[in-house]
Amino acid sequence: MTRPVSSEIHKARAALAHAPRVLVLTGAGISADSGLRTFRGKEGLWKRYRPEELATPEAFARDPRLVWEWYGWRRSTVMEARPNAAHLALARWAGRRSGVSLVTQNVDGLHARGAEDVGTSNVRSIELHGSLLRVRCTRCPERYGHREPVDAASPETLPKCRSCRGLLRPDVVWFGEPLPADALGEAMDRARRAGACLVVGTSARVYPAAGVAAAAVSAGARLVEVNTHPTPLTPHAVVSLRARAAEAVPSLLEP
Ligand code: BV8
Ligand code: ZN
Repeated sequence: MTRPVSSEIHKARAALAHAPRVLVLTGAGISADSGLRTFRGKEGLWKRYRPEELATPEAFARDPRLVWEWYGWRRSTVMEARPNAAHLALARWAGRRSGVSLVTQNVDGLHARGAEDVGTSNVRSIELHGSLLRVRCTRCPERYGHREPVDAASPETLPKCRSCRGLLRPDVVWFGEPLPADALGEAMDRARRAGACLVVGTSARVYPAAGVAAAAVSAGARLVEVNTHPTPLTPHAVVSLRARAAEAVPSLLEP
């Protein structure tokens, strides 16, 4: 497959190669080429509901069955999905050089699977919004991996805690909930020390996650963006590649 080696890609490659430390921030767009729907795409995650309505503690308190139905469906699509060329190129690149911090807003676990696939398991991704593949108890401190199919047919069949039998919830950050302090703190520290910031597939609308890229830019990092559409970050980018992640990211990062 001939990749577009343009002056833009050349400029973006130089910005990334010359930075001792690079902060990478990804969003749903990097997983679109794995067949996973984005939040705001035209075929949006859920036609009938906006994520801002379903991905909230209020929605879960009001109707845990409906919220689990949505997350159970999303988990099944994630389990069937594969890391795509963008996830794999990122994992290889992070394994080949030092100073890469990978921060994701995604809860699909595809960065971790991509790292496993290419054998760079030492490269971990900072998951700002948690993971679909983990649950936490609404009643006790239990939090653990959970990949079983969810039977959301009735409140009785919803997943229950292995210790206290309390109702489990997806271990993701909902709107109105604070992000894990350690993950956000680490992401912000690394953003402030980065010489370059690579942002892939995010509409950069949700905070404080989008603020990680802004922190890098205001600390002087050169911003490279990969997105099929312009975003609020585009004006701050030295290069914004209007391309699909699965095409542009390998062109940017492969030796
Ligand atoms: C917080 C996990 C405070 C769950 C997610 C009013 C009321 C309440 C809150 C707020 C409010 N106004 C603002 C807020 C804050 C709110 C917020 O930012 N709201 C937005 C809507 C304005 N933020 C919060 O609530 C956060 N918490 O503020 O808490 C607090 C503090 C202390 C104590 C108590 C409380 C929590 C936000 C986290 C929500 N959880 N996800 C789940 O997944 O179900 S957010 C979710 O949407 C994602 O994780 C991501 O972060 C976000 C945006 O999605 P993207 O990843 O960017 O995807 P999107 O579809 O938007 O865009 C895809 C992009 O890819 C597009 O640009 C597209 O062009 C591009 N693309 C598509 N295909 C491709 C591509 N690019 C390349 N290649 C392709 N093939
Ligand atoms: Zn419990």
